Amino acid sequence: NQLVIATKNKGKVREFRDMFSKYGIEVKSLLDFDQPIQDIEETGTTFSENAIIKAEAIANEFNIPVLADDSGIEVDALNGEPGVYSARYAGLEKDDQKNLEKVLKNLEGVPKPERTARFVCAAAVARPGEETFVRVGTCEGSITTEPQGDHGFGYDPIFLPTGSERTLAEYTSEEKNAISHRHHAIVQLEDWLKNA
Ligand code: ITT
Repeated sequence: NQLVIATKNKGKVREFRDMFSKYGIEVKSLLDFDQPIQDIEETGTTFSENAIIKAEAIANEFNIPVLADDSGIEVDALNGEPGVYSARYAGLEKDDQKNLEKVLKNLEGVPKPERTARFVCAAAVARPGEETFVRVGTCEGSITTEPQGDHGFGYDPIFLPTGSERTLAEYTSEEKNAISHRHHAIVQLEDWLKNA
C-alpha cells in the first residue's frame, strides 16, 4: 500500500513514514516524483484551507489519493504568529534556524508564564471524484529562551511540550510521534488509513 503525501518537507516525510508503518502504508512524497513538482501557492488563511489546497492540487494533477499536511506554530504573546506563515517567518527562503531565532527575538523579555504556544497540524485527504476531508491536531506547550536539542525539525528546539523539561528536539522520534500535533491529526484519520 502506498500513499502520496503532498509535501517537500523532509522532516514531515520522516514522521509520516514512522507513523504510517504500523498501518502497512508506504509513504511517497513530492521529492520522490520523477518530474519536479511546482511549489503550490498556499493562499488560504487557515491551516485547514492550505492543507486542502495542497492535497487537491496534487490529487487532481495525478488522479490519485493524496494526503497533505499544513502545519505551524502559534505563539500567544505574538498574537498567534507565525501561524500559517511559519515556514517563511524570517523571509522568503524557508530557513528553520532563522525562523526560530526570530521567534526567540520577538519574545525577548517575555516571562515564562506568558510564553505559551501550540503546534497545529491540519491533515487533508483528497481523492479524485470524492469529497476532501480535513482533521486538525494540536500540541500545547511553551517557548524556551534558547534552542535545545537536535532531533526533529523546524521549531522543535524551542518548544517545550506542556509538563516537559525537554524540548521536542530532545525527544526521540517515538516520543514526539506519540504526542505531536501531527499524531493528533493522524489518529482522527485512523479508520480511513486502515482501509487506505
Ligand atoms: P510543504 O508545504 O511542502 O509540506 P512546508 O515546510 O512549507 O512544506 P508548511 O507550509 O506546512 O510546510 O510549514 C510548516 C512550518 O511549520 C515549517 O516552518 C515547519 O518547520 C514548521 N513545523 C511544522 N511541523 C513542525 C514540527 O513537527 N516541528 C517543528 N516545526 C514544525
